[in-house]
Amino acid sequence: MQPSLLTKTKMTPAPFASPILITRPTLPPIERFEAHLKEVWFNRVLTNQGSKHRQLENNLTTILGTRNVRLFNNGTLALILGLKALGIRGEVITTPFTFPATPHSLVWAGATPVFCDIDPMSLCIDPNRIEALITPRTEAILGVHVYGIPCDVEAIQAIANKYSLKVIYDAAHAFLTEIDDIPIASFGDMTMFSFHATKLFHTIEGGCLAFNNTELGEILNLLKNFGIKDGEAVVMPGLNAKMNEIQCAMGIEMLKEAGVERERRKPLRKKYVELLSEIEGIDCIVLPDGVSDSLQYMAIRVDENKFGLSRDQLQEGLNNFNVFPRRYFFPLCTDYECYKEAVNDGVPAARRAANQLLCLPFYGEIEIEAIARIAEMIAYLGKNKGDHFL
Ligand code: T4K
Repeated sequence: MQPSLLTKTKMTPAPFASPILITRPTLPPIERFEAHLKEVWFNRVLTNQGSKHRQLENNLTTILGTRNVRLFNNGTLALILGLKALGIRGEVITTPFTFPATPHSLVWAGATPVFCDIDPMSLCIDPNRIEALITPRTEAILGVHVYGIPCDVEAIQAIANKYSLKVIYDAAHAFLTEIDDIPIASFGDMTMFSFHATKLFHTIEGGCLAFNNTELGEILNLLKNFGIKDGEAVVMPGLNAKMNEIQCAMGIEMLKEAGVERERRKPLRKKYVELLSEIEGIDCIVLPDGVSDSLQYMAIRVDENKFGLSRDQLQEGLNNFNVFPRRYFFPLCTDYECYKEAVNDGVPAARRAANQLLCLPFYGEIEIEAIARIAEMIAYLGKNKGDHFL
């Protein structure tokens, strides 16, 4: 029988020789990308909705299981312009446990974020707390499928229907996520995906909106291209948020890689879960039944009382072993100076999550032995209360 992780923790584990970061972007074979580059060099169409743009948009429409997709040069601009296209300017109920891009997009779109606490299990906006925050100025709910874990889409839609609100999802982490085999983009009025380099599927920088209301497509085409219609007329104050042909080429090739990368991550997550479940005070974030997720992050919750170290002490201890997990998402959005006024600390579950969650290194190329070593380091730090390092 293999010795248990905990019996092996008397010896100080050796630090990694080179840093182990939270992620390492996936790339397609360079020859395939070069072939696209040659085509672009030959055609001299570099941006403004060229053939690669059309191809990627079509491919994504099929993969995301939606009627329409529009591409953008990053997820943040996609979200801002999506909100603009939906005409949302009032209050929007959203989560504080997210990347700053979520509430910032609301402000840039001219709306007001109203922060709602999260469900402690799913870490997504808690539908049971939304209704209490609805006022005559409320226009929408902006949920975030944090770490690719879906929001309670049915409960959110029921509230939206009752109060005639729009529903927008920030699915920056949720590429390929499905609920009971239904693609995540099927829910709500609009879904944003980020295609940043650190994501399962990426275009280096980029993002898209997926939506079923085809009328929004024309408005979005204008909003991301200065508001220019038919080459000359300017019909609204749009931005420049177009995805260029090189980004689209990366996307076309990355679509062939994302599924493979996700498969590679499955045994890695399994290994983490198997080893970390032996450690008291460390809980792996699990998915609800029926959900298949993006395998974007490997998140753990650190219970200081049981583990013996706080999340921050664990992070510091791992850093000393040359391992660099990330505190996604700390600080809480409601603690940013710009949003402090927007909440009266009614978000205890989100605050706990921001203080306890840690995302461990997780990407297809990380070796299973490295995961075993990281788990051993965590066990060692907990058992020795980090004495050696802290
Ligand atoms: N909504 C949500 C919920 C989001 O999480 C995000 C973005 C957005 C909206 C906005 O979408 P975009 O506008 O970004 O499309 C990273 C990403 O930059 C950001 O896209 C992502 N969320 C966020 C959760 O993570 P940082 O500040 O942590 O990135 P950075 O540069 O520290 O990179 C993380 C690690 O990855 C580093 O340890 C190094 C490694 N790395 C990174 C890059 C960029 C590489 O090895 N190579 C690279 O090229 O935000």
